[in-house]
Amino acid sequence: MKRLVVVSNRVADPGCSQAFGGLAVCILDALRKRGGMWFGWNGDIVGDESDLSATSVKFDDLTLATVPLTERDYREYYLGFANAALWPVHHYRLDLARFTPEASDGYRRVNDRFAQTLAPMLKPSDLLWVHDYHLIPLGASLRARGVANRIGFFLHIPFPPPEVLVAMPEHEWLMKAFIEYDLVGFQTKTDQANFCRFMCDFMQGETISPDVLRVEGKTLSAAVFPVGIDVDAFAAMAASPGAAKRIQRLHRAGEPRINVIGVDRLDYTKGLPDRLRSFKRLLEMYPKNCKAVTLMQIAPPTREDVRAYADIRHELEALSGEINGQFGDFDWTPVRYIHRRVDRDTLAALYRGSQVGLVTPLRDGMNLVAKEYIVAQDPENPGVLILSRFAGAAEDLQEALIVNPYDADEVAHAMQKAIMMPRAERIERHAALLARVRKHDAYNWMGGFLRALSACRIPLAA
Ligand code: GDG
Repeated sequence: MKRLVVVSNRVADPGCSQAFGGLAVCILDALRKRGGMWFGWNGDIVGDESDLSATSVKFDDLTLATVPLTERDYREYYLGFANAALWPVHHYRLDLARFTPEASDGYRRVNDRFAQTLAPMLKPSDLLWVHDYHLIPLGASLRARGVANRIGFFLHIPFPPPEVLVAMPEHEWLMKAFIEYDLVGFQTKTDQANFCRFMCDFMQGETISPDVLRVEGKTLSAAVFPVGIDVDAFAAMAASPGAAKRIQRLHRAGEPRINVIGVDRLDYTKGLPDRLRSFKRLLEMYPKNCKAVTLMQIAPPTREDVRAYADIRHELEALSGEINGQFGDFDWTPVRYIHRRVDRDTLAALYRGSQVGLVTPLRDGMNLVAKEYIVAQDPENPGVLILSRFAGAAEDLQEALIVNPYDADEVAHAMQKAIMMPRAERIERHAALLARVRKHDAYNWMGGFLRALSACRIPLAA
């Protein structure tokens, strides 16, 4: 079997995989099983003059090869271009995007340096899998260094319509970089269609079969691989005796009966202020829910060095304070807002102990929280998932209550419907959703991508 080399912005430490999301854990599982190498940033930020060479650590058949970033790289590549330009543009938020020449230079520089460090470590038969928006030009930088291996790229976030993308000053260069990959994977058909439309309408490419394009003399596959979770592992976590104890604490005497849960990194794409406004409408339109329903919102901090993230935090704090002030009582806090990271097993218990899962991003590549909520439920007495139509997950999870997160009244009505839903309907919807989540689990995602990459035509020598 060919060696698999995974490249992502951050590399997880196998010693503390609990600290990372499901995705890192799943890459780690696959790499452990199959053996291979994982290359990327180790999370360290060093002085600009420091040694930036790679450090390799072996865990059985898995090699972790990591590099630090300099303070300037962190500012320009990570915060500046990846998170203040690409992230908002890909989430259709041109109003929040900041473009500076320093940031795009930093992005090119770090991608180039990653390629320079990685290229000598590769064997001709390696299969390369590059992840996400931080590393779009990595394939092109590797090709420029003579790397002729099969290289695949997976985009975890949405691909915006071409009309949005063209507002970004660097878009032409960036789109050319995509065609150096053999396979580009997307979360949804919508993302794939937006990408193909750009390639065909703006770069004179042509579709030669449903998932294959010919652009500027190169053949490129562009296909859909919806990301998923390790279903059995998460279900076991949610059904453990430890989880049962936590759920009991959540529902201790005198506490409200109904728990609505939201779990999101504190990011403006996740629609948190709109969610709180919807919850407020629920209490206004259906006052019987006062003292009976609580919204628990877990929102751990991320990217706090980017201005838009500080703004969203202030807005959320103000809104939860306003709702608690207006509706709360000495024996009831309507909104419990937790601005820190909780353990993954606590999260699993909270999902299971909540009758409603509220997943209402304004735009999201897939959204793993939606899948985790489904998997964590007791199949005999499951909760109800309310899901934004703008989450990639909504393309598949049609038995959820699908809502428009911008419409506070619509979301409030859906919450009321979820609270009142008869058990038989909850069981029926949940069974259908669980089957879908199982079909597109983490292993299917990874296996599907790697099979497609292996089947790609061998790149022609230049
Ligand atoms: C990107 C795309 C795509 C959250 N808070 C805590 C915590 N989490 C975990 C969740 C989940 C993960 O983080 C978040 O995954 P999402 O998919 O919801 O969102 P992004 O972080 O934006 O991920 C997204 C994903 O990549 C994969 O391709 O689905 O669309 O934006 O696993 O459970 N975990 C713990 N404590 C927390 O407080 N332990």
